[in-house]
Amino acid sequence: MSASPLVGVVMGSSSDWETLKAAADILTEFGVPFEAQVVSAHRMPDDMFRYAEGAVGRGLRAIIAGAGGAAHLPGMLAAKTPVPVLGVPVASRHLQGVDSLHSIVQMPKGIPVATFAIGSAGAANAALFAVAMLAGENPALLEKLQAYRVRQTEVARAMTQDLK
Ligand code: RP5
Repeated sequence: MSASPLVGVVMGSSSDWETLKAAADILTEFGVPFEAQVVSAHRMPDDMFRYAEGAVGRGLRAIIAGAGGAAHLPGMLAAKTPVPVLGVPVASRHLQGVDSLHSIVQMPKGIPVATFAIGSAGAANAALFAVAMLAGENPALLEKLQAYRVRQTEVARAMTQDLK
């Protein structure tokens, strides 16, 4: 697999990292090259546009974008690049991430953002989704994804033993 990043993990603030790290952990586990950086839609809009405009040329195949509150980052990235954007709503201080979810999910027709669950489960699933996208043309990655699911099934089946 190429060493240049295939997936971008971006977030509105370093305070989002605690959530987005779950995506980075999955990508690391699967050996998918990725980059992680803060690209705030509101505090650094020009950087955000530059990031989106360079995404195709740099070979990114997916962008996992997490933000909280008025979470415009995923939608604005999607507006500026054809690279698929996977949006992760970060749990916000005051509205627990429902505001983030609504900000990300309600895109107008024509500019899709694949929106995941609020928080770290959503971040992990966004990464698994990116892995599944890449696995379509990478048999070794597909095999790893299938093995991951088999392990997960075994863990779930073993849970019954804990019911005491
Ligand atoms: C959003 O504002 C960020 O995505 C973050 O979730 C939220 C709070 O940012 P900080 O004030 O913690 O930097 O733009």
